[in-house]
Amino acid sequence: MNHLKAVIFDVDGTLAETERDGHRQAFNRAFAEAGLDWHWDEQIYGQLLAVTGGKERIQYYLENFHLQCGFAGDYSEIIASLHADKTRHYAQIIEAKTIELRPGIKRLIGELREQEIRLAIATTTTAENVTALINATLGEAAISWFDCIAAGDVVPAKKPAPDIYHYCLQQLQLDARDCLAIEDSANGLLASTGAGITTLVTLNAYTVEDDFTQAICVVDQLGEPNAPCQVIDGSPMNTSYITAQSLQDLHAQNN
Ligand code: XBP
Ligand code: MG
Repeated sequence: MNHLKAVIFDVDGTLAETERDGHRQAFNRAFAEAGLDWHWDEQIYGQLLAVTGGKERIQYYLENFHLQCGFAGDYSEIIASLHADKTRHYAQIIEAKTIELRPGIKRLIGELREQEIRLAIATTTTAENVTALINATLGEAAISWFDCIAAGDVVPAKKPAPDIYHYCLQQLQLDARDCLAIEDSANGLLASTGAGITTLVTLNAYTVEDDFTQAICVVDQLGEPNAPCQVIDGSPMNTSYITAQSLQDLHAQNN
């Protein structure tokens, strides 16, 4: 039997609810700064989240909502410039510390560290966004707790492709069967299970309607001792919140 050796965390929607009040606001500030009358409200952003990657999301928006915007020919440079501005705005939003970690994340990371289960990150966002979020929520020493930060353009194909998880496993020098992933979206679940990794889903408002059939368990959040989680799908657990032991038990069901 493969014992759980590492937990691989997704970032946006999993570590923290960064999409509605973080990334979405940063995109809108970059558009306004560029003099564009584009505004992504919560509803349209929920649709655009089907496309992972900020640059890819802008391109999709251009090609499906704004073809008449006057950008001629190859606008990859314009998109790259807009995305760089967006990332700058995102860092400012995160540094303002208005976005906190989701319930149970800080506690679970502490438990995993105590049990010497390795930590890693596999995300579509940029490594600089990961560092900004970890610094703002766990302190500047915390980024070193993660043996691998697999992020953004380090792989050719973003989630739902499994590339980012394959890259993470390679960096960890571990097999998929040694690991468990925590994700929040259908795209993320397709990526992690596509790499053969048992996956727990902590859904959120943007992903509540997603298909999580491949998850070992779906909960509304990790929970805390005084704030139980709700099991949406999967085997009931012998605890009211997700602990390092819960992850080892879920992992053992599949590996
Ligand atoms: C979610 C994403 C990212 C963010 C925006 O990443 O799809 O693209 O929405 O970040 P995760 P960027 O895999 O952590 O759920 O603009 O940096 O792409
Ligand atoms: Mg996510």
